[in-house]
Amino acid sequence: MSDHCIRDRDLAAVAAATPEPYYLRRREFLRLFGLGVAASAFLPLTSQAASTGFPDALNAGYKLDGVKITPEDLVTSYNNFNEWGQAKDQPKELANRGWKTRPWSIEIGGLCANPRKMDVDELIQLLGPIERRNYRHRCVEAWSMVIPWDGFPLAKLVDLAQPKGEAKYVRFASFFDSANCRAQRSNDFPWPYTEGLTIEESRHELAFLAVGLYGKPLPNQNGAPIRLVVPWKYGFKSAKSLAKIEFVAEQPKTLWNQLAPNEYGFYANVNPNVDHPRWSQKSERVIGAGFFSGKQATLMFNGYEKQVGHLYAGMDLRKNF
Ligand SMILES: Nc1nc2c(c(=O)[nH]1)N[C@H]1C(S)=C(S)[C@@H](COP(=O)(O)O)O[C@H]1N2
Ligand SMILES: [Mo]
Repeated sequence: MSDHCIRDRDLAAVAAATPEPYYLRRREFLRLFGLGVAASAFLPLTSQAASTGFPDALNAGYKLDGVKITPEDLVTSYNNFNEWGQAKDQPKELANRGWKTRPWSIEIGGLCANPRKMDVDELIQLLGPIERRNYRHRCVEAWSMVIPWDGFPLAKLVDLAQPKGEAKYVRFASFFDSANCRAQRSNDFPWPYTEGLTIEESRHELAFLAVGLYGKPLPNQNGAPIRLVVPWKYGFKSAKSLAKIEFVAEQPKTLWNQLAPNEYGFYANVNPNVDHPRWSQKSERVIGAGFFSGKQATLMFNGYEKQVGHLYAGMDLRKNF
């Protein structure tokens, strides 16, 4: 594509207008992933206000017209990342005190024909180009955001791995590094953070691996260098800072389900009709909407019912919560 030089010019403009760390992170992104060529079905981000210099493109199917995108400073400062503290403002602080998320090795294994362990940036090069998707994010704690992720469909990784017929589930494990992560020296949680999807869910076009947000590499607190994003499920399914992705025959144990099986099920599909034992799931607080704005109604499958409803046809969603 010929907007190569446009991008270079944009980059100079960004350099002039952007605080140094952000500029450097954008440049790093260009260096790492600049090879991706946007398909014509995508809108080049050079036409987008927040896009300058970033080599990805908005997937027009995931624009979320009429929905307000959560400001970047809130997406990167109001976080759940229990490895780095339990309060929402702690991960931004604690995950950035020398924790190194590059270089980063990621392992793909289990019941698949093409297992491999490789550097995350090689994997990203292999699975790119990077696309932008605006996704609703609904935490089980009844708050929500809308986040512009940069990444690629999880299905691309599944295809690369070539799962065997016996593989019915995919298990996702976050990093385990008790030398550098203080919380992981405690047994309060069954570390590493683990999550799982059925193989059908993992192949669904909405299931996403994010490597950036707002056109920059993921900040540590959001799950650098690569994290899962499953927008029709409660946020806890979207495991951060992935170290291992494994194809397995049995439904994998997950961290929250082990801690509180009556509160956090394996499926964890967003569902306003099935309350959490300790609070209602009918509505949600929109982060950044302002103190005086009311709650907003929570949508079935977080608004993605048309796309994913068929995966759960005939299933008792009260039992399989
Ligand atoms: N490894 C790990 N992944 C995690 C969590 C966590 O504590 N550890 N929290 C989950 C929860 S509850 C939510 S809501 C989202 C938050 O993602 P964000 O901070 O990028 O918005 O990450 C999920 N992934
Ligand atoms: Mo969450």
